[in-house]
Amino acid sequence: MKVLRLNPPKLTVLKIGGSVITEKSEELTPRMQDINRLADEIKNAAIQNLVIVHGGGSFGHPVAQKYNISSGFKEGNQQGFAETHHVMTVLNGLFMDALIWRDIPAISITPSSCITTKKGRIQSFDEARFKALIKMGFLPVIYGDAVLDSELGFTILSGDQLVAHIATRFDTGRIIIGVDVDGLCSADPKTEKTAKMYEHLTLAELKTLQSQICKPMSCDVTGGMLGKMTELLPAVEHGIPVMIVNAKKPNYIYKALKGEDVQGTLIEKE
Ligand code: IP8
Repeated sequence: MKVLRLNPPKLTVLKIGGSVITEKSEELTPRMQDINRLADEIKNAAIQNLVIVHGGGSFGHPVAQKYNISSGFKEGNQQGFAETHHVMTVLNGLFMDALIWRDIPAISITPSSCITTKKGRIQSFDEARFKALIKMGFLPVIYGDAVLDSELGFTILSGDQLVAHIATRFDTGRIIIGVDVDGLCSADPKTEKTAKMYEHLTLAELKTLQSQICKPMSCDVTGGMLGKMTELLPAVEHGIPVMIVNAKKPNYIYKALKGEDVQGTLIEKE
């Protein structure tokens, strides 16, 4: 597979989880303080060749679940597709506002307009456009969305699948995943006091652990932490290190972007 090369430095793919920028327990509730703080951190880090992917949180997931969008088109659920896509554009707009008004040349890329999947897996993606934007110094921002699917009619594409796809198609140096917990844990750290956080995992260790990683507690149509890890495996297999950090903690994303020491889980091929 031909990997698309950029001018140095290598690409950084930053995922901001929906649980960080939205209140997961309250439908359609953004966490504006966190959105603004993260935009400050991204601005201050001033990283070249950066792509941001964000999740759906309490915008995309409850609507997608209500209409069962992941399982595809059924006569009558077009409204659900339209609503899911719409609420994602609203969340994306809030995030874009925070970036743009800090003088960051961020460009929103709408998956439903430029990506199709086949049985839920990315089938076509306008990579040349993406590459051209990065080369010109833009910061592409893309997100989990409702997309057309060649077999299902339509479905849900997770931000995590986008992260792994972009990272493996471009010359990517690292992936940073911002979540609402301190890293990858042996159990749900929000409910299990004994949960142990892994500071470093190899690909082989991650594969062994996969069956034990906590399932999401709140509504998540794309599989929560377990789905995240499964999606990221191909990127780790490509040799791209993945750093999972708590994006709710001030300056963690800043430090991760700058390559400074920060608490979290580092996953590497070996
Ligand atoms: O939060 C899913 O993206 P994710 C987006 O990255 C929708 O899994 C529309 C549910």
